[in-house]
Amino acid sequence: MAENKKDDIVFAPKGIGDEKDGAVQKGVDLPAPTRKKHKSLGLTEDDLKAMYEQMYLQRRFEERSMQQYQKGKFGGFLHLYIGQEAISTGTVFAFDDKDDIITGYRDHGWGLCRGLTAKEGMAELFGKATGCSKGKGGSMHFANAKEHFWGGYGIVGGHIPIGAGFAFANKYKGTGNISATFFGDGAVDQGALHESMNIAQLWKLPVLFVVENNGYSMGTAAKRHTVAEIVDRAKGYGMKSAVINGMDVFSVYEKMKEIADDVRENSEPYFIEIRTYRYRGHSMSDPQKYRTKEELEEYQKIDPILKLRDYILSNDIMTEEEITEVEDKVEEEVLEAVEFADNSPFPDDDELYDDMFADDEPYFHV
Ligand SMILES: Cc1ncc(C[n+]2csc(CCOP(=O)(O)OP(=O)(O)O)c2C)c(N)n1
Ligand SMILES: [Mg+2]
Repeated sequence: MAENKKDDIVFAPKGIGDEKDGAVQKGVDLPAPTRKKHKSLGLTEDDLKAMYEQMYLQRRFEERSMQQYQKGKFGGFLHLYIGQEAISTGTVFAFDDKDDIITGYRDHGWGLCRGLTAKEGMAELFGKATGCSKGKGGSMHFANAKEHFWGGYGIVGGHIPIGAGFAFANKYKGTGNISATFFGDGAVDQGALHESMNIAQLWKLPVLFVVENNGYSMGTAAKRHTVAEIVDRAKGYGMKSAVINGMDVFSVYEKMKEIADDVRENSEPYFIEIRTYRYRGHSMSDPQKYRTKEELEEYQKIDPILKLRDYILSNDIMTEEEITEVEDKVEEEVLEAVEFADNSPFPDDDELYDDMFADDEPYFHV
């Protein structure tokens, strides 16, 4: 049994999952991406441009927010979604606008994809009154109820039953909308998930339970914290399931569209494991001793944004100049967002107890 180094972060007993035993399988195994081209997926050239702009916005927004955090412009938690942008983008493009989406705390990309402006997002990070949650939520509480994006939750797995609740309401009220609840690999053994899966299957709720398996729960590799294949959780509930390559936006779009159609038509739940990889640490204070630089670089080689960029160029959908124009526009948008956030006021002390409870349900099922 090899001794763990003193400064190693170890969450498992010595010898269990020790790298020298070859017992740790880190990162995630990605299924093959789709071979289909955009036209056969039903995507137009304009869709591709919009997808690229959205993914690039999510990336640059977070890179800038990281820089602002390091400058001391705001504090607290900051969990970056960098590397996972194909999941939010592919899903939102595959869903109908009124389908309900709820997620954990790694939520910036989801908010931007569901209509939040960079300004509303950045101001929220800065804790300013102009933020999407009036500066009272911060990084973990991006939300845009008008666009059926219900946030950003800090308790691992705690929001999963709410996603199933949306599906119940949609079914009960006959809206024709579906819901999806996204969570990390760290949530797959939470009771909240299993209770929700049971009742969702029993009541045939139109809900997607989606794991964004990025290989790690804080500093613990998925292979060290959970037994068996994550996707196989579905079997115990007789639930349909799928594994998706989350580093490829076309694969996410294709499968999520197929699944959304199925769930909507048949009103029954689905369990999906989307495999992906996060490039940055868990939050801002993570020395990342649990993985190697080489491992990270392997996934960066198949970066979803660069891949889409290459596709757009090699299929003559846009020229290098046109892509650069989009990138410059996004850059500008993000810089303006930083300035806006910096110059915005903090919320008034008097507002502290406002917005704790909803007075009515203004946006749901409209
Ligand atoms: C119920 C609960 N337990 C523990 C925590 C502390 N915690 C915050 S994030 C996290 C890791 C979750 O990892 P994962 O679900 O894989 O999501 P990721 O960060 O990879 O997106 C933990 C254990 C928490 N927030 N809630
Ligand atoms: Mg994870």
